[in-house]
Amino acid sequence: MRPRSTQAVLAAASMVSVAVGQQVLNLSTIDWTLTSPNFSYISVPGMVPSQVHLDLREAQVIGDPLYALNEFNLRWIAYSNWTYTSAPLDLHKNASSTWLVFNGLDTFTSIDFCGEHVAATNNQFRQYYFDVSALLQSCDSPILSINFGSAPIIANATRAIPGQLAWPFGVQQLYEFPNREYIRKEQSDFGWDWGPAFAPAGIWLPAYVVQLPQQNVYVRNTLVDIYREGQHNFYAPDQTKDWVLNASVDYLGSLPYRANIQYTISGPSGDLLNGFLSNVTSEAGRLTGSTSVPDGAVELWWPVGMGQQQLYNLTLNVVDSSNTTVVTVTKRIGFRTIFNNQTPISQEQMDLGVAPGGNWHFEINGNEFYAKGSNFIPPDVFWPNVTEPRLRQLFDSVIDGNQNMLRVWSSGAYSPDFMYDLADEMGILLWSEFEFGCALYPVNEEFLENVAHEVEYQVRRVNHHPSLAYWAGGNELENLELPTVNTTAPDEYPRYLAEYETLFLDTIVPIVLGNTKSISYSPSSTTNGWQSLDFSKSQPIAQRYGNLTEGSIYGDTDFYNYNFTQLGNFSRYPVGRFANEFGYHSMPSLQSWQQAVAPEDLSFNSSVVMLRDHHPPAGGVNTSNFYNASFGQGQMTMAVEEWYPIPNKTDSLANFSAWCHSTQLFQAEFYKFQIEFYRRGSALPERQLGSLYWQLEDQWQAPTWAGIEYDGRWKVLHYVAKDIYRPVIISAHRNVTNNDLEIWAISDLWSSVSASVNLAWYDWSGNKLNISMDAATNVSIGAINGTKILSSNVDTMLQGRNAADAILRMDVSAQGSLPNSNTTQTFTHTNWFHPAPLSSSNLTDPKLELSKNNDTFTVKAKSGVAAFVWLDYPGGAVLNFEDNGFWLAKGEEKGVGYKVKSDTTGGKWKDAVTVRSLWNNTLSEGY
Ligand code: BMA
Repeated sequence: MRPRSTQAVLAAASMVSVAVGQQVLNLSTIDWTLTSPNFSYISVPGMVPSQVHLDLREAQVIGDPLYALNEFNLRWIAYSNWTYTSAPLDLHKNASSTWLVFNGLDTFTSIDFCGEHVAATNNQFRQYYFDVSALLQSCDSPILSINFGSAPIIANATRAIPGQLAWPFGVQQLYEFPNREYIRKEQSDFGWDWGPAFAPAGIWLPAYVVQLPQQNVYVRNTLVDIYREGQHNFYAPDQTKDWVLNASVDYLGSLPYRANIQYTISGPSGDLLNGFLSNVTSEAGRLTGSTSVPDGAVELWWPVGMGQQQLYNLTLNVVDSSNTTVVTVTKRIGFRTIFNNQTPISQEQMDLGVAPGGNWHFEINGNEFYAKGSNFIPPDVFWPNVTEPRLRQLFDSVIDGNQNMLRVWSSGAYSPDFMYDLADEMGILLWSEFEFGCALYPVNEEFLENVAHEVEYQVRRVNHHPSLAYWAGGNELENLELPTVNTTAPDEYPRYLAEYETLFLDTIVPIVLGNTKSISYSPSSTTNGWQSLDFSKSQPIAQRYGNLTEGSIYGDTDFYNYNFTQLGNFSRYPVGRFANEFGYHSMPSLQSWQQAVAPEDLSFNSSVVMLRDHHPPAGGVNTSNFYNASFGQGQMTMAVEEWYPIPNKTDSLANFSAWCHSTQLFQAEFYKFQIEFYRRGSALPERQLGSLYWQLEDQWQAPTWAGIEYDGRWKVLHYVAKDIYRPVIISAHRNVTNNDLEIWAISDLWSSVSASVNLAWYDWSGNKLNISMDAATNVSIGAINGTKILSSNVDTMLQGRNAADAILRMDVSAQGSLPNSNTTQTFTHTNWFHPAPLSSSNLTDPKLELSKNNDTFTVKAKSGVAAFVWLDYPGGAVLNFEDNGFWLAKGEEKGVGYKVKSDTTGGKWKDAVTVRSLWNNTLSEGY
């Protein structure tokens, strides 16, 4: 049995409201049959929640969709229609009303019940509910049948409707199936540059048949909004104010006369507060009320590393006029304010050295903080495969990687409740987005109304989670799509801009502001921010766009540059207030490739490996597009050749492995230099306060930007990011044009720390070089700030020595404490600077020695400096080492612990752990 089935039932159970006298039939618990009008011979068991590919796979009609080139071989599934038919349902005829409730249908359905047509649906992200009471009365065999139309075919047909909006060539990013922008379905289901295109279909989220007695309700969605009195989405909340708790339930059925809402807030030591909500109003299937929670009555919720993740349970009882409970809803909540600050830079900030312009950063409970993290993509091409344990494992890696925020990229799907639950518990802030990206969208009435339903449902569903940090309208619309229109069709730009605003401002803003006062919104992930606000308008935001003043800094930044020669050239990096995307792709490990590719195809440029490289985007459904793939493969190849000793192993598998690994080294260095640059920006006029790299994780085994491979294995990037996301770091910043070098100690702790710093030059054999530096040794580093340790020039320092034989080791050790903690700790960091590219450095054999005891592997560099020491382990297990991809000085020894995430080797992986370093790239033998 697929693990997802139990998960789905569990997840479904936790979402059901509890009430007396109602019957909720969970459609996960009954038998389903999947057939296709296109293929009369296919009839297999189906499941809910599920998708067609998964059920066909379970019935062995198809093989593993992620294997080899099955993506292309399985296109027939996406081009066909599919029908899920239930067994007869055990329903009561005497219920007052009977409802079909679908939390998610993917996507185009025609729904029949008792042999009669009920409805058609066309939005994967809406909850749908239908009153089928009348149909049930005259029905002998209550069977539910849902026909799913082919999404790619319907998208094409929608595009072809006369009068349909279209955009200039190049504005809409085309991945594989075209016309995704016309439909409300996960946009990356039609292909993306890090994933395959399956365009799945199915009842992808829990579904129920709800039967209600008279004066009884089923709660289909609940909004809880917790904010400081007077709080506004666009301004800093006053932290001295009491809390307002606003609760609102969306129900089906009929409320009893004079219904009221009784609430209880309970914490770890029992009930804290209870009573009746005030100002209870009932309108159009919605019962709403609010209460006040005194400031000191509750503990605050904080993100990881900034304090505790205090959570409370909120119980809402809908009661009748005699205070008898009709229905109960419970939600886990937290008390925090999270504010995305886009206000103008104040005089006070300028007096402190901040460049004028606009702020762009987050504030938690009134505190600025440095956001460290990455971008989350759909972790599987089939969402029903995404179970709570899988996400927990992934989020464990987020926490172990020193990350406190994920940008949940739009153009996937809205995150399930259990994902926010995990984030609430673990303290991970989830920047969330509406599912639009890399395209402009239609604005006809039907489309806007469809989106309005989607936005309202989703905003209300997730608002109670303290981990919810932000709402953005869509991916890269302001910095990519709008400028492309402006250059390709300048005369028509005003019209396209107005259409963009119709959707992302006029339609979405009133819905967001009408439901939440606690979350900030911005129409585009990357943006120069708002220019002015006018609350006399229903849509108060006027965006700044290109209205920039010289010398001022606005907004967050996005940076991709595939010119591999520019590694570490910080003059190219954007100077902004927050970096929300940047990256370069790399290959997954040999172990991941082996899961998906036959042994004979395990080489860098085999057709199978190449055709799984979707960067630059394949640009259509052509199944042999080597042209684009060769660019992506070429970028990785040339980067390795430029910057590292070129692997040339006798054994072809070892050679493939070494090449894959080397692309990861480049990727890791590429991100490290940028993260150092952005973090240093916290001390510079840009007052830079965030680094979220592209991308956290993979959804298949392929060359992508991920730091974590599909099964959970860490690439070099995730280890290096973990290291450079430590609270206190030391880093070198070299101007590649004139070789000027600055060394900085940087801290994101909330109080200043006193640090000692040590700098020392070595040759590759590990001998200390006699180079004196005018560097500070004891410094103070301000709160979320940096201190320059040294300002010099590499050539001056080396005094004619060969840069290929000189490396600088930097150590910092600081005394300080984490935010909201009284415990003083020592924060350390070691970093290495190599003035010459590693490809031309005089590497020597460090003669690495590996030993292990029960829970530690110890590596020693016996002779010479070891760059990028890499502990490797075989397939069949997933674990992360405490540290990996590190450098060792000559004679240095490092004990490395590990955390096992899954293991099918019965512990045997331990005997097969190997160690290598960059030196191994120079060897023709071994891995
Ligand atoms: C940005 C992202 C994604 C994309 C990535 C890599 O455009 O927002 O859409 O996958 O870069 O190209």
